[in-house]
Amino acid sequence: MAEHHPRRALITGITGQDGSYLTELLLQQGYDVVGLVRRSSTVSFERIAHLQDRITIVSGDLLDEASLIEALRLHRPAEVYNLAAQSFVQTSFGQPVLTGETTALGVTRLLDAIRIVDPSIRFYQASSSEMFGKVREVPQTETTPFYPRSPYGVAKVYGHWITVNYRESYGLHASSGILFNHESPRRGLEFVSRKISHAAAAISLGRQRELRLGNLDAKRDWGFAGDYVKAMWLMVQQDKPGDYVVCTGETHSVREFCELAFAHLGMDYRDYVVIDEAFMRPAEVDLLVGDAGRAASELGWHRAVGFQQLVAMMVDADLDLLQGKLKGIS
Ligand code: NAP
Ligand code: F7E
Repeated sequence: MAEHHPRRALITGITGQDGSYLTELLLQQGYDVVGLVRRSSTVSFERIAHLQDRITIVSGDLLDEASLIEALRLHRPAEVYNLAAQSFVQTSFGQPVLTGETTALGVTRLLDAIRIVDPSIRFYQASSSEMFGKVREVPQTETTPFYPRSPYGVAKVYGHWITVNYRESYGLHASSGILFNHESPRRGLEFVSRKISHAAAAISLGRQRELRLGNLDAKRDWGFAGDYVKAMWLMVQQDKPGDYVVCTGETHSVREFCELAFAHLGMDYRDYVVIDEAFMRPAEVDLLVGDAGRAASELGWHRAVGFQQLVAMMVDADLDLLQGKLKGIS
């Protein structure tokens, strides 16, 4: 069988937030980028519309192993980044089996496809701070025990360990990035950061009256997605694969996110935020804050964007979007 292409990367989840930023980074580095996209009745290429003529799209689904084998055989990438998942925690409570099929077993299907087609392919798995859940220590590191609190978190723990297992069983160059929450103007509107930034912008323009939220006391270590995709790439470039926590080391509550977002537009969030039970979760993750010491010392990775800057960037982008100054979310 022919060799793989040395500077070719395949990304699953290319139409998602991280997929779009990683594609930009890899194109800048001179890669051929192949994006695996599942079939849907309408295309969801908003985040990669500005990149579409520079990438190759291949059809496939994490639920279908044959499609993954075929995509690898056809395009022969040197690196595979597995960013695809059912990634919304709230949905995972309502669709736990689908979440397990995609976010957990999907990882095995892809690792197995790599083992079958070309075990020299380097692999990145999108692991998550949700694996820490009801945290066993503060801050969380690569050695903190997992205690997931949602079907999504449980599925990510499986994905993490199957990645470690294929590394140890078959010698795959498989790394797992334990990324804490990372956001951007391209974040899905259902996640709390974007829900707040978009609502603050809409309220300031008189297009929305209130913002209904759940638990304002949850604390997260929020960073910028554009910074975090660099850590993914750096992991794959190391001589040895490994697991790395990627975070800012700072934690802030949902309430603080609201305060900053509304204040950025000269408003007080308390005048607009309404607590709604519908957005509370059956089990909550109360506090996440990581220690990225290993990523700093071994990968030389540091985040550039801080919390305040992130909130301002998202609110400004939503204001531009609503005022028609931005065409899409590029
Ligand atoms: P996202 O915006 O929700 O994107 C998810 C991607 O997965 C989309 O491209 C989606 O395609 C694709 N997908 C879903 N089911 C699929 C299937 N069965 N087959 C193929 N593709 C499928 O997520 P994100 O924020 O970019 O996150 C990227 C990855 O990092 C995810 O695995 C997520 O769980 C993980 N993660 C995210 C964070 C964070 O804070 N953002 C933190 C830690 C880990 P469609 O466009 O067709 O829906
Ligand atoms: O919730 C609270 C909610 O949905 C953050 C995913 O990318 O990061 C993300 O998962 C917090 C939670 O993200 C609302 O209860 C209050 O405590 O923005 P979120 P998440 O659950 O932390 C991890 C690292 C991932 O891996 C995931 O893929 O905000 N919250 N009120 C709310 N959350 C939402 N969505 N909506 C509310 O109205």
